[in-house]
Amino acid sequence: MSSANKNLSEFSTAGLPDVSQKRFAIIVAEWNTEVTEVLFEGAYKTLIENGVKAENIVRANVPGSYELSFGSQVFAQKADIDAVIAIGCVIQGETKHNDYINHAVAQGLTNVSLKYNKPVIFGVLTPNNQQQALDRAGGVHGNKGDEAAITAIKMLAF
Ligand code: RBF
Repeated sequence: MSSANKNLSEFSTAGLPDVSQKRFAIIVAEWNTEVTEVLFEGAYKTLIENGVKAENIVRANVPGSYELSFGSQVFAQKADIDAVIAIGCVIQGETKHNDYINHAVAQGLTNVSLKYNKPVIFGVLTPNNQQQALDRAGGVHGNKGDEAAITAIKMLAF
């Protein structure tokens, strides 16, 4: 595979806007916490490194990725939240549950973003197995949580 050893989290941080007064909500799914906690840490650290104040980051957990849409909506509708980052990991199983959850969350987060006119970032891994997830949560492919944070910051300048 062409992406076998590639850090997929390479991105440009040039020209990022001033986010020192911006407030972020990070919603974290509690399934596959060995993955989602690493994604959260990456997102949190990246926000801080790029000028976000710790007191301007709120975190809330939801039971599973399916609940990320509702959880994101609760925060997106708040006047003092500028962007939401939704973090989850849905690993493919023997049944098609992952397809249903992934599609529902992707659509749900899109709906919330458009309804509240705020960035709502899809920080959900959709791997075929746990190793693929770990590769993207601080492994050989970097940390998709970092990427989600940079995406949120960039979209605030849009
Ligand atoms: N939630 C996740 O975040 N990741 C998963 O890999 C995941 N797998 C699930 C597999 C099955 C068969 C079911 C029924 C649920 C799964 N969930 C998973 C939980 C789901 O996102 C949601 O919390 C529950 O379906 C309750 O609405």
